[in-house]
Amino acid sequence: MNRIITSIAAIGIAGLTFAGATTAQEAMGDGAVGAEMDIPEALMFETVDLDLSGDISFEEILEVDPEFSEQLYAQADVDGSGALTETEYDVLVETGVLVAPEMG
Ligand SMILES: [Ca+2]
Repeated sequence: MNRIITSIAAIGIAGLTFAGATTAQEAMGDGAVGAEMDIPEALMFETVDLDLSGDISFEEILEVDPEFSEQLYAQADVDGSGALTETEYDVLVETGVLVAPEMG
C-alpha cells in the first residue's frame, strides 16, 4: 500500500511539468484531439513494446532510457504485476518521467 501512495505522490509532482507542457501545446493552436499528446514515435507504446507482449517490461524501458531507475519502474507498475500496462506506461510518458532518447 505504501508503494502506491508513493507512486501517486511522484505522479503528482511530475504532473506539474505535464500541466505546463499541455499549456504550451494549446498555445500552438494545434486544436488536435484533446486527450492525445504529441508523443514522439520513439516513446509510443507500440514502439517500446518490442516483443509485442502488450505490456512494457523493465528491459524495454531500458531500451528507451538506459538510466531509468528500477524504483521508478516499480512505482509506475501501480498494480504490481511486474510489467507496465499501456495505461501505466502512458502515465510515465505524459508526466515526462520517461523521455525520448536524443536523436543523432
Ligand atoms: Ca513487452
